[in-house]
Amino acid sequence: MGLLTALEGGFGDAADALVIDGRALSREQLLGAAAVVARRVAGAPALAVLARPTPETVVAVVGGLLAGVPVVPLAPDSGPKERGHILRDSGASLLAVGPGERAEDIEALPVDLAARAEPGTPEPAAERPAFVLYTSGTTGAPKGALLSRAAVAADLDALAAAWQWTAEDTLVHGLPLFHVHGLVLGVLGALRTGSRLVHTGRPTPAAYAGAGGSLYFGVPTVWSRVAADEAAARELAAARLLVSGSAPLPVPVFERLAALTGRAPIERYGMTESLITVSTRAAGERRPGSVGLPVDGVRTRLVGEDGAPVPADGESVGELQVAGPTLFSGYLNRPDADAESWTADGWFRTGDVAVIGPDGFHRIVGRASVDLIKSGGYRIGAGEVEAALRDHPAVADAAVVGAPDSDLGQAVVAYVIADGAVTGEQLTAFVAERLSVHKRPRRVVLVAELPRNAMGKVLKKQLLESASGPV
Ligand code: MLC
Ligand code: AMP
Repeated sequence: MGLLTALEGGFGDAADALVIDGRALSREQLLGAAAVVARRVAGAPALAVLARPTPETVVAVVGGLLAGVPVVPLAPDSGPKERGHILRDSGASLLAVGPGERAEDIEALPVDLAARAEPGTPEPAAERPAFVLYTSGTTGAPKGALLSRAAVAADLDALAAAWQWTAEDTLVHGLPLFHVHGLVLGVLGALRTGSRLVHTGRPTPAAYAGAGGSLYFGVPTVWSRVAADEAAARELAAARLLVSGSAPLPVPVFERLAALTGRAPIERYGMTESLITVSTRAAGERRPGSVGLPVDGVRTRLVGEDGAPVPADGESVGELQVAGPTLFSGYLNRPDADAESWTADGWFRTGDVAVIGPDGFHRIVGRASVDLIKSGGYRIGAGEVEAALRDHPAVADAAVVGAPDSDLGQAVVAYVIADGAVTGEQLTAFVAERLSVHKRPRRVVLVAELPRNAMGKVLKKQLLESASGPV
């Protein structure tokens, strides 16, 4: 059985099996156009895809997967610094683009929705990489996580079981197509379970309210905006499941959403490197502040700073480690990062701090490092933003933190020592030109010095305290 089982024929094909930002596509159309991409990329080291929320993006991704060529989604707004790194590091030789788009730094592969070919090649081996997904570490440039076809299939099957997700569902979301949430779950999930997919372009409350789905995906920022829009939230009462993930869902948002829709949200936890490993169940308890139980095939454990096991007693905190078939195969070109991330006995260190109850329910308490920020569900490495700021000739030094934010969970705040006459707005614009828009600071505080300990290390906790106070 292949990866995208819903594309294996006998479609019972609806003309609008996929609706991406208002444009409809049948599965047969998708497969025919993707087969053309597959022929074009066969044998390439990797296929980069400019991942706008369009049918062309879905066709390109499926084309790469049909050909067994690793797909490298690229955020459409990634600036030259980030884009250059991803294209170089992944070894991609082609960039799939939409109509009228060009590429100057790599050969462009224009995707044509009207093109047709018969899918030819046999299903690639399960252990081959499906994706190289770039994700931020605490320092340096983003790392490419290699995700095998087998890992993707195992995760989607485990989630289909947990959420009773079937071809009867209509999945609705408006998340970006360059991360696990929007792309792996939000597109491949529909192409494996056979559910209809409606991608709303952007994840606004109004778009969700009007989409008529049975299954909705969102990051907490999206759910918080839905919960603040009573009319939109009430429209979701007809849905079967509202699923939240990628960051902690605040308990008040959980409760308000449940009250307005009559549906307590499902919360699930995961990472680019592990896919989704823990979730509450469609048929089980949905407890505010908790992400539930490991999904089928996944094992979890808590480990203390001293490496000793931490009991699952509902109180003791430890680093969450995971093992199982959904895990990535390693970072591309980064043996150093692999060595740091895996334990000697083959578990992946998530860097998240958690509590496990005697009933097996998991609660994510926070992250071990202040240098990984989650803003609007995006993972942002403080080090990458600091390095971009330091590229500015007027910047002597910079320290970046994630300040608590009621809409985004955390907001990127930069403390900058600048020599010349430069404003916060100019520095924000400077970062936005180099990295993706969501990585730019929401606030820049110009300071004369940064608080440091005796070793010279910046005291980020102290900065966080001042960032959390009144502006
Ligand atoms: C953004 N803007 C700024 C700015 N940052 N303007 C000035 N200064 C800044 N620092 C601009 C934007 O360009 C936008 O402009 C406008 O402000 C609104 O931006 P916003 O507040 O960020 O809102 P929005 O763009 O609506 O973004 C919120 C969001 C987005 C929730 C839609 O954050 C999002 O899509 N998040 C999903 C992330 C995700 O998918 N993560 C999954 C990772 S996988 P304009 O002009 O465009 O309006 C993973 C695994 C797992 O985590 O477990 O799932
Ligand atoms: P990413 O690599 O973008 O997939 O980010 C993964 C990180 O998102 C995890 O390590 C967690 O810190 C966070 N995360 C994902 N889902 C949840 C959740 N349900 N609750 C709390 N944190 C989450």
